[in-house]
Amino acid sequence: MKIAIMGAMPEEVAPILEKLGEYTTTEYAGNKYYEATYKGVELVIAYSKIGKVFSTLTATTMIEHFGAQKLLFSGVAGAISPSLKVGDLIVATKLSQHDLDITAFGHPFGYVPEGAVFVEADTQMIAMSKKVADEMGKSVQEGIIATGDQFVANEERKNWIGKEFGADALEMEGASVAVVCDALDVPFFILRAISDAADMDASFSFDEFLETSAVESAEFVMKMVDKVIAA
Ligand code: 4EH
Repeated sequence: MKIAIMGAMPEEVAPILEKLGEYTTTEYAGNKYYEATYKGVELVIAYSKIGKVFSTLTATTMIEHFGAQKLLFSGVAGAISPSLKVGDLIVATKLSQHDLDITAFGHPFGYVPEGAVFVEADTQMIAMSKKVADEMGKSVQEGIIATGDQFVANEERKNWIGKEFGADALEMEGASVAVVCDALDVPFFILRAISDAADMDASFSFDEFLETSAVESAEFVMKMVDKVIAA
């Protein structure tokens, strides 16, 4: 089995590489891909760079070039739901692109013909995450994640995304990774730890909590990898 673990920013994959200790580095399509054997299973790890386009490229590369059969994403997110505080974990049940807009033709936000407003994450890995949370003594919330090529630092925009998509958190890569995995039939799991509240203080909160929240997410995702391997 080969498992992909991806993030968007270096800070999101650094704790994972640190835990592995030893790995090889391969350059491909303008990015670095790290490979390691972990508990008898092959891993490919990368940070994509920020946004939907780079994350699409990386997810596709991990699957089509490196042969990944499952994909787990680890990173940080802005909270929409008031119940999500900095450091809290959210598991995506389904994801949508909040900046995809052909509403001029009568389509809903997030929809293009032959696509879908929401892409659902793997239910088996979502179920596993509940066990992992129990074992770690941590609480994780399940919810909807909205993705777009914008760092949201605006209450009005955040509330609109929350209303339109029923979203609990927002970020810039999840839904594009979801589209790729769905199209290529690769089960995926997207976890995010909250770094900010996508409001006027978002950039300051983000800078302050990126590293610690990225570690929270990475630790959980590695426990998920353990569970996937054991299953
Ligand atoms: O990969 C991008 C990072 C912000 S942009 C999306 N990530 C972090 C999640 C995220 C997020 N996305 C949209 C956390 N909070 C978010 C928010 N809106 N409020 C970035 C950050 N630092 C340097 C350069 N770019």
